[in-house]
Amino acid sequence: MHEPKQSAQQAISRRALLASTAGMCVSALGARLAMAGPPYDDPVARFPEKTALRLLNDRAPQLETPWRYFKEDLTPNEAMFVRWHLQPIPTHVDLNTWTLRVGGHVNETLSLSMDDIRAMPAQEFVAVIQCSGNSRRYFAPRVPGGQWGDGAMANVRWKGVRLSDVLERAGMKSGAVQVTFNGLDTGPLPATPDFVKALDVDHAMQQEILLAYEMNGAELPLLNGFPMRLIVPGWYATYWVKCLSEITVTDTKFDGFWMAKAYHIPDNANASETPNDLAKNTVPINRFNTRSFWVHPSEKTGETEFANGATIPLEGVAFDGGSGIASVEYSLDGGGTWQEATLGDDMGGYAFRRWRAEWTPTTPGIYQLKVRATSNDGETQPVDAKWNHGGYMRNVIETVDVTITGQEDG
Ligand SMILES: Nc1nc2c(c(=O)[nH]1)N[C@H]1C(S)=C(S)[C@@H](COP(=O)(O)O)O[C@H]1N2
Ligand SMILES: [Mo]
Repeated sequence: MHEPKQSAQQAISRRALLASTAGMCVSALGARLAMAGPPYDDPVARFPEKTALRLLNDRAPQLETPWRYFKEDLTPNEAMFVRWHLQPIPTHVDLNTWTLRVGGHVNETLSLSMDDIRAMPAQEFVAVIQCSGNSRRYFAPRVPGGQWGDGAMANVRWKGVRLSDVLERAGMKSGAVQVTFNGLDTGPLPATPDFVKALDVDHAMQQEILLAYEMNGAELPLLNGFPMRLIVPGWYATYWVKCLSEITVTDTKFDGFWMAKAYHIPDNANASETPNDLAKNTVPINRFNTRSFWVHPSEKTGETEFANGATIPLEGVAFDGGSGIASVEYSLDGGGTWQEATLGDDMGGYAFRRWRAEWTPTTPGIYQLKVRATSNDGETQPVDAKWNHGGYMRNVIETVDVTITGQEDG
């Protein structure tokens, strides 16, 4: 059923090509193309296996998905955002030598090849991946860090093996506390803290935690973590370790930099603080909040002007941390009155839920359209965006200003 040999060979030749192009271009890997144009002034760049994406940073690469791709149910692999912390990043992975090592507080240390992994039972589902700093550019006052618009997210069909199957194969010893995940990237200096993330054992053993070797029916682009990455549905992407090579079970709480210091949020209900009164207690970032977006109309695609009397499709996406979306409402009058949108197909609780409606304006003017989602857990979205100094977990009822021009011709 699976085709490990062939796909491994294809992968090797593709990765070799990738390695040979590295260093030739403007940046470490990518070629700068042109300016993105409104609403962003940033350049766009083309990196190996990727289409032209908004360039936030090239060392290490941070690339954002242009908004028009969210018109598609699944975000195409070549258009999915890219975010790495440490330079250099892997430029070549050879499946003949790559292994996934599983060790630490286990009965048996494992070294699994991709063939070993593909021989295990496969699971497949759709889940949203979203960077903790998605939408950071909208924080006011501004905060440092990658100035992402809303395109540091993707809706992807993941395929792989259950982490719990691999952990059961190794056999966790009693007293196991956490499971840590390390990828092939290392820092520029020995003193640079390696990018290692941890999950509590009971979370790691949940059925939806996946070691994914395919996205949307194809191998992962190297920039998105070839040959395998961790999938932690409903949790921010900082945990979704790419180019995974090492899983370690610990018998104490892991205290590496990327868990103990980085990606912390204020320890309160909406992860908020003020510049003058920073939170004293923080916790590692974890589950997504409930969000919804306008895909059409949208300032991000420049589609905000329509003729009076024409029927305008209203469309967007919504998602939460896994309970699923119960309802989406939209307003045509700046939040004065609200109407229910029609929900699209249910692709699973961790996936984008599309929503749709139609509007036929009868009076020219400027309208403020708003959208808010409610999750099955009963969580909805705030009228005012909360703030934290990391620029994490942006959430607000999103607004788009639409101009309805004079009478339609004809
Ligand atoms: N090995 C490795 N995995 C990583 C990271 C990294 O720097 N190194 N960054 C994390 C963060 S913060 C994000 S937002 C996602 C980005 O995934 P993508 O590049 O596939 O979009 O990868 C996560 N996994
Ligand atoms: Mo991230």
